[in-house]
Parts: sequence; structure tokens; C-alpha cells
Amino acid sequence: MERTFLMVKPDGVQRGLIGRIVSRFEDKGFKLVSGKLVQVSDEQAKHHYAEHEGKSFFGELVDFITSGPVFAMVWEGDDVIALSRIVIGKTKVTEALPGTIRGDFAAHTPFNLIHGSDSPESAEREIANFFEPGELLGYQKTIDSWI
Ligand code: RTP
Ligand code: MG
Repeated sequence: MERTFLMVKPDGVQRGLIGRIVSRFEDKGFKLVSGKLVQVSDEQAKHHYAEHEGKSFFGELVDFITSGPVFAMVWEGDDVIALSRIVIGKTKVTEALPGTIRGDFAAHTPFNLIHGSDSPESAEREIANFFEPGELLGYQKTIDSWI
């Protein structure tokens, strides 16, 4: 069973979209194993976006993600990393299809509402950057056998 790190970015929190974004992943049948509102620190942001260090938009990205609270989550499911990125939609809003979170709600590229891990290695690093192991809850969802 795979885990991913998803995070409603400050624009999603400000626009009151936490509930509707969380619903998309509940609807898909994934299991929420942790979630909390976080004010991301500068250091935490730089660690989170380490892969983009040196790119022209790195500073902007760190400023944006630290500009207000985010809603950080860990979700579990088969192929949850790849599938949740399909639910999220393409990075560029001009390429994000209707039916995806970004396609339905995002209108400008930096403000694309949600982050999702792009690989098992990223997921592990990102989860550890935001959560203590004890915050990840293992529990049975009886509906799982029907999905
Ligand atoms: P994310 O990491 O936030 O889930 O987004 P992603 O995988 O779809 O996109 P990624 O390539 O990892 O880029 C991270 C975030 O950086 C901003 N970005 N700006 N100005 C630019 O050219 C540019 N490219 C990327 C976006 O906010 C993107 O979500
Ligand atoms: Mg990314």
C-alpha cells in the first residue's frame, strides 16, 4: 500500500476550498491517514521544494507556500501517488483539464491550489518534513473491499 503527501496551498485555504479538495480524494476511495493546518517555515519550504532550488521561480515558490497556512495531508491507497496527480491535474492551468482540481478551480499557474508528491522517494521525504510517525494513523476502512 502506497502513501502520498498532499497539501492544499495557501490559495486553496484562503479560497475556502479545503473541504471540496479533500472530498475529491475521499470520493476516489483513498484513505486519509493524517491532516493538519500548518504555517510552513522558510526552512521547511526550502526542504520541500529542494528539487527546484536554483530555478528562476524558486524564491517565488518559497514566498508563496509560506504566505499563509496550508492544509497538509497524508493519503494511502494503491497507486495513490500517480492517481492523485491525475485527480490534481496538470501544473499549467492552460493544460489542466475540466474534472481535475486545477482544471475546475485554478486560473493562474502559480496559484494551482494543491501539491502532490511525484514519486515514492519524494513522498517519503515530504511526509517526514511535515509529520511525526505517530501522527500517521493506521486504521481499517471497511468499504475498501468494495473499491
Ligand atoms: P506541485 O509540486 O506543487 O504538486 O506541482 P507540480 O508537481 O505539478 O509542479 P512542479 O514542476 O513540481 O512545480 C512546483 C510548483 O512550482 C510552480 N511553478 N512555477 N513559473 C514557473 O514556470 C513554474 N513552474 C512551476 C507551480 O506552483 C508548481 O506547482
Ligand atoms: Mg512537484
